Amino acid sequence: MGLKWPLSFLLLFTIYATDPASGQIDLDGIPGTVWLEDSVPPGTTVANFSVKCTNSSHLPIVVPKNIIPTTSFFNPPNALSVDTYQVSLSSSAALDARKVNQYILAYSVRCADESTEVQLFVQVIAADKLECSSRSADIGRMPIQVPEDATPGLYIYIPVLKRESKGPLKFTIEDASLPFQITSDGIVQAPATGFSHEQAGKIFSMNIVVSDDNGTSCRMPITVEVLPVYHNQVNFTETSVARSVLENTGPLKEIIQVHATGENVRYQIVSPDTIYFTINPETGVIMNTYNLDLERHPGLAQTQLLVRAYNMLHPSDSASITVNITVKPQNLLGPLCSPALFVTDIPETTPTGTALWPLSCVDAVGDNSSLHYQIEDGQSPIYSFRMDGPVLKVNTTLDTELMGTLYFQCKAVILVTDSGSPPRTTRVPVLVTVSPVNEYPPQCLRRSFSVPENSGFGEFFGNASGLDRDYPFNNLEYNILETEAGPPTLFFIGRRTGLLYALGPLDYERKKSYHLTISLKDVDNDANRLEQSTTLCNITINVQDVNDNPPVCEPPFEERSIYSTQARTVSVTQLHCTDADERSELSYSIVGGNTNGRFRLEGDRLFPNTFSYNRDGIFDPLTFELLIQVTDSRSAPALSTTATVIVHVTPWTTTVPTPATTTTTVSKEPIILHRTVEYWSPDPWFVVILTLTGIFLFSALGLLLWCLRWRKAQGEMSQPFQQNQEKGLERNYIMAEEPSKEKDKGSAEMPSLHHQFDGRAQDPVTGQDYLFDSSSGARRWL
Ligand SMILES: *[C@@H]1O[C@H](CO)[C@@H](O)[C@H](O)[C@H]1NC(C)=O
Ligand SMILES: *[C@@H]1O[C@H](CO)[C@@H](O)[C@H](O)[C@H]1NC(C)=O
Ligand SMILES: *[C@@H]1O[C@H](CO)[C@@H](O)[C@H](O)[C@H]1NC(C)=O
Ligand SMILES: *[C@@H]1O[C@H](CO)[C@@H](O)[C@H](O)[C@H]1NC(C)=O
Ligand SMILES: *[C@@H]1O[C@H](CO)[C@@H](O)[C@H](O)[C@H]1NC(C)=O
Ligand SMILES: *[C@@H]1O[C@H](CO)[C@@H](O)[C@H](O)[C@H]1NC(C)=O
Ligand SMILES: *[C@@H]1O[C@H](CO)[C@@H](O)[C@H](O)[C@H]1NC(C)=O
Ligand SMILES: CC(=O)N[C@H]1CO[C@H](CO)[C@@H](O)[C@@H]1O
Ligand SMILES: CC(=O)N[C@H]1CO[C@H](CO)[C@@H](O)[C@@H]1O
Ligand SMILES: [Ca+2]
Ligand SMILES: [Ca+2]
Ligand SMILES: [Ca+2]
Ligand SMILES: [Ca+2]
Repeated sequence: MGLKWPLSFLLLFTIYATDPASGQIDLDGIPGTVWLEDSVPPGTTVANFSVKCTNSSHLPIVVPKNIIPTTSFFNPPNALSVDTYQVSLSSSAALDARKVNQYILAYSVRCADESTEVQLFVQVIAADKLECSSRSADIGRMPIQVPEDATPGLYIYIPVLKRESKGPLKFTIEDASLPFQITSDGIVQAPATGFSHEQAGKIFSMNIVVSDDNGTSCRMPITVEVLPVYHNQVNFTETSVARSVLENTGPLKEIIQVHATGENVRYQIVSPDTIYFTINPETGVIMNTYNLDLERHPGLAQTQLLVRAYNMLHPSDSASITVNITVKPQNLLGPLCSPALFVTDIPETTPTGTALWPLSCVDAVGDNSSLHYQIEDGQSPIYSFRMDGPVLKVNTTLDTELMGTLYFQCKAVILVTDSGSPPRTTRVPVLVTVSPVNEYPPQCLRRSFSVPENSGFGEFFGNASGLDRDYPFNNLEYNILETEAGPPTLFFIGRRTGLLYALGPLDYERKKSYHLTISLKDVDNDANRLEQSTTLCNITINVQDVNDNPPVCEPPFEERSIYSTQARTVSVTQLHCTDADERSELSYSIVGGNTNGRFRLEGDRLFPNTFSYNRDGIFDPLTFELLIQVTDSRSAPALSTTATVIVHVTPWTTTVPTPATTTTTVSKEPIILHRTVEYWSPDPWFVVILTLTGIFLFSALGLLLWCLRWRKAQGEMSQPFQQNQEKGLERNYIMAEEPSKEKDKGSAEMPSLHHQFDGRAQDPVTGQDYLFDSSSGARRWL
């Protein structure tokens, strides 16, 4: 039908235009009907026609009148020349046969005052040609928006072709790597697996390529934006947690902290509606608000909290967790032990491992066998005791000797722990006093001592102290036991020191050694004071010899007569001297009376030398009074004695002795013998005694002399000299011996020559030695 009615119009248009009545307008070349494919581009010429006025002096004017249906697709007629007009498609022309297949363009043509109307029929026919929507149509268009969580395969875009060709079409997406799929109908779909997180928020630009069999193709650009979608992030790693707490631990104690993943997480307790527990919204710490007391609120034993965590900015993003809270009863009583304190005494010899005491404890909770016993650290002394189950045992030797103290105390604490939760403990103090035991008898150390015989009264000479290994060490009491002879008198032992002292008198020459028994008794070695042990020691005390006896000559005074011709090898006499001391070595020397050296000693034998009785020369004395000193040692201390030998020499000559007067001319220097005994160094006390003795003797002598004088005064002659018959010789001797000036003194001394000098002493004032006669008091200076 569409094609039929334009034809009738065309006829009408023709008749109308060639209306002869007007005759003044000459329309030429009006096409009447024009066929246009709708694919023709804008600007395409639709029709040409020429208009002329019959009166040539007039110019035709063509004015567009209307277009049915109204459209702007057509340009007004454009005069190409004076009478030729062109109708073309406007730049906005978009013909589409599927919408409008005919346009009637009406124009009014005027020549002077004549006018006529012309119509142009434009038939639009569908072009058989593939054409995508023009690119310019997409400019400024919003991208297609698809949520990130779009269901897989969701239709995103259905392409609309501007013009389709008849044959089958093929649709492809130019960039195959894009995550979109396209159906054979050209529908763009979301990916089969849905969008990934990474694709969220991105904008994808792609071209859909449409092609037909003839190889014609066009591109449709589209842009797809994947809109990000909020994902729930808040989550707990567990679905439920449990925690046990003890009752009565006070309020606001942390019980447990829950933690959810996610951002801006806040926490809340959803159920139950409790006043006993609270949660910190920001940290998730669950605390108790009030003290949890099971006795008052038994219902608190088990609580199940439902805790919700949510994103503060997306409250629907949330997760929940179950929190089981168990409140346990407290174990408040520790084990009860009997006795609560342990005090005892043990001897130091108690062996290691000895069981001292089984502890009996009762537990408030749990059974008795689950109790744990142990010695608390810090016992003193260390390691003293240990626990073997409930039994207290000695763990180390508790030795007084090792500790170095008596009655020391061991302190420890037994810790009894039960199996409750938390474990409760009880402390049992232990106080053990270790008492000493006398374990060791005393021992003697030395058995032999020596003491010099001249030891003074109370002089120390030996250390007889013994040994006792009990503490306090060597605490001994010493005693010298009585012998058959009675209590000891010569020696003394320090009661506590064991030091030996001499009491005396001792004499090596009389008794060389003593055997004593000393007793060593230990003191305070045992808790029982009577528990003492005694050891007897036989000791020997050797008396050491000391040179304390002077030599003794028997007889101390001898008288011999010889001839002056006696051979030198024949001894005059032999001295018989002895010394009581064992190691004495007697030596002899003539210390006086050896005028002109007429005698010599060989050992203890006295030999004469050659005498001289020459009246004109040397005339030896006829009587020699030889003083012989006998010394008992060559080294100090040395003692000596003096023996006197008087030798009468009978000159064996016929010579008549010269008168004494002649001999007076013979002047000889008197020989005064001084001999100092080097070894005489008496003790001070001896000097004092000697002095006293000397004074005494002096006075005795004085008294004697006085008696003699007194007797002389009575007219009695003094006792005649023994050698009266030799008076002449004697005088001669005196003359030779002493100058005449000394006559008085000489006569005073004369009697002494005939005395037996039985002693020898030293003058305390002058230090000179002299011989004395103890019976008469007479003395002679040496
Ligand atoms: C119209 O006239 C122009 C100029 O003379 C010519 O180019 C064109 O082909 C003509 N169009 C038709 C449809 O006659
Ligand atoms: C939460 O975590 C559990 C295990 O960690 C997991 O199985 C679950 O899918 C998670 N839920 C969410 C919403 O992420
Ligand atoms: C918490 O209690 C519930 C119910 O009694 C139980 O099913 C769940 O296993 C408990 N959770 C834990 C961690 O014990
Ligand atoms: C613990 O011992 C005490 C006394 O021996 C006894 O009375 C109590 O029953 C015992 N307890 C248990 C749990 O055995
Ligand atoms: C018992 O003694 C040993 C060593 O002799 C020591 O290692 C241990 O700690 C002692 N025991 C106690 C409870 O002191
Ligand atoms: C005696 O001997 C003992 C043991 O040998 C010693 O300890 C003590 O000091 C001695 N005493 C004296 C006074 O020397
Ligand atoms: C000590 O001497 C006495 C006799 O004097 C003797 O019976 C005893 O056995 C001696 N003891 C020792 C240990 O020699
Ligand atoms: C032949 C004809 O009619 N000519 C006319 C053209 O128009 C002019 C003026 O309008 C007339 O004068 C002529 O007569
Ligand atoms: C399918 C299709 O459009 N085929 C066309 C290919 O081109 C020839 C000639 O131009 C047409 O005759 C066909 O109809
Ligand atoms: Ca002892
Ligand atoms: Ca002891
Ligand atoms: Ca002696
Ligand atoms: Ca002697």
